[in-house]
Amino acid sequence: MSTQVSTRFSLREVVELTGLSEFTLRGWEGRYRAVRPQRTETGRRMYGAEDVTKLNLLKDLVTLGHRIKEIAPLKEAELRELLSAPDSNPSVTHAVQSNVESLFIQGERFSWDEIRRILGRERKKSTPEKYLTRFLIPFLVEMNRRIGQGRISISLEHIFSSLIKEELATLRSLARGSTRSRPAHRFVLCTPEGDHHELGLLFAFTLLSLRGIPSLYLGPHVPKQELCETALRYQATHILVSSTLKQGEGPVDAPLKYLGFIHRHLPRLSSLWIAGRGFQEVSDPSGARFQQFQNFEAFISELDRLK
Ligand code: B12
Repeated sequence: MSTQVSTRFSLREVVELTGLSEFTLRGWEGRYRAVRPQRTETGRRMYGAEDVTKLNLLKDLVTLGHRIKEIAPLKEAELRELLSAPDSNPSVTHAVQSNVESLFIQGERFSWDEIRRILGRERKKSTPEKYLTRFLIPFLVEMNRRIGQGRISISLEHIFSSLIKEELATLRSLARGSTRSRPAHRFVLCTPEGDHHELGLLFAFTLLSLRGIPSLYLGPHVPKQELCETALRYQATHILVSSTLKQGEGPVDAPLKYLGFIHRHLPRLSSLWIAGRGFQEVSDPSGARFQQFQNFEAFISELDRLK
């Protein structure tokens, strides 16, 4: 008779195996019942290999734009089917995939004019917001993936980042003059001191501009004192801080120190919004001090709720 030995993983190991943060994992588990780990006698969670597989599938689908709420209850086979179905992907259609692919091919051939033509064509095909969410974000995600795999050179990465920034600037220029006459909200945006990664923030700034919401883009690397003074003077109702660097990866402040400072110095601010992987581990279960966004979908849904 053979005994089946099933491997069990601790929470730490699952974090390592999936690349999900502990915060996200707990959220998917607690709120959406994505997986149901067993507990040891002392109450420690123990996950099975099938949980790790499911979490990896969920992660890939969320990156492609699916909502965790909708896909969390699905079985492994259904998730696999969803992942392989070309047109069931909400943000990356087949056409987008092949155009994103052509950008990389043309990039290897140094055909910059052709790249500009592809971008221009995509931009004119749909509304600015759809172009941003359904083309530029998938392009960015694919670029990050290839950078992570060492498949594109640093110079190509610089050129593509620059082209993306140029496209975002074009979209903002299309939105010029659309600022609401009596705006109920005013945003100030920055990355914390020490963090020079600004692409995510620029996407958010562009989305705000397209909706006519007045926003002050302070850019990257902003000391907390300066952020607070500026927000006061600008009479900001919202501050959006995005951070890409995790603590220990650069000279960034501890996230809670930076956010706590803002919270203490701007007690009348209606919302402090945070996003980006540098803030993934930060948690505020009551939601009283800040509101956290894991992706642009959630950010856009919240913008939809702003009156
Ligand atoms: C471009 C880049 C740079 C550029 C930044 C240029 C610029 N003006 O922004 C430069 C050259 C300056 C740079 C420098 C460094 N970088 Co760098 N960089 C990157 C790179 C290639 C892309 C990051 C990026 O902007 N992505 C765009 C964002 C939008 O995508 P994302 O981070 O995947 O975010 C997703 C979500 O988190 C979310 N999101 C992110 N931001 C926001 C904002 C809002 C509002 C919302 C709603 C959602 C959201 O949406 C995205 C799509 O799903 C990554 C590698 C990679 N593969 O990601 C490394 C990376 C971020 N860099 C890294 C590091 C360590 C550095 C350096 C310390 C040196 C180095 N080893 O390269 C310095 C630090 C400089 C500093 N003090 O900040 C590490 C960070 C590790 C960590 N997690 O802490 C990475 C991951 C590379 C790596 N694997 O080592 N970098």
